[in-house]
Amino acid sequence: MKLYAMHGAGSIIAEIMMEDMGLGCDIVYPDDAYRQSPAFRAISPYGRIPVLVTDNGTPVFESLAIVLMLLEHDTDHRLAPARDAADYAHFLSWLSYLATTLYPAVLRFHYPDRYGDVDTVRTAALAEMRLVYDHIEALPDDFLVGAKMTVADDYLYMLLTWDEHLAESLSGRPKLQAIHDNVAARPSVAKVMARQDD
Ligand SMILES: N[C@@H](CCC(=O)N[C@@H](CS)C(=O)NCC(=O)O)C(=O)O
Repeated sequence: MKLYAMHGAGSIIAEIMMEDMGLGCDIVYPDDAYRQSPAFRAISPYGRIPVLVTDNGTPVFESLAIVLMLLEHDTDHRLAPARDAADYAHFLSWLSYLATTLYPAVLRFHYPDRYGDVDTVRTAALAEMRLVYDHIEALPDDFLVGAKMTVADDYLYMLLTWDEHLAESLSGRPKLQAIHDNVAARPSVAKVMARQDD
């Protein structure tokens, strides 16, 4: 497999999964010019990271699609519930919610000039991020999906690391704080995060 990555970017979740499952993968870091090139646009229409190229050469773009593809390797269901498990629908819903609601809000916070007046866009984006945090806080169990960590918690952790006001966001949200800390404490996660600064 080959992963097109950027340090500190949405490729983190694929790196964590591969670390957890012991999957071999070439990680490459395309520069800006290559990300704009027709060759890269052919596998990632907006030139975005991450892109995973599977062992049979199939490119997969969008982090949500990549997570689902990589879960095919999680045959003992350590990273997510099995498809026939009672909480699989809950897992899929929350993973999708993070990918389609929280991730875009974080992007609007970081690239506000793409969307309009910088201060207005950032204020609205942070409010939307915190609304999602409140939805998570209101869940009944310790993690997003029941009492056990799943890759949905890892995905949430990745997004939390991009929150420029993280201390403030975690304050008064003990469940979110605990998810953040429990994911961060895993050696596989620490290893992946350490190489983001290379
Ligand atoms: N919906 C996409 C978002 C990917 C995305 O925006 N990636 C960022 C890095 S975190 C990127 O490539 N940014 C470069 C740009 O937008 O020009 C996904 O989940 O994969």
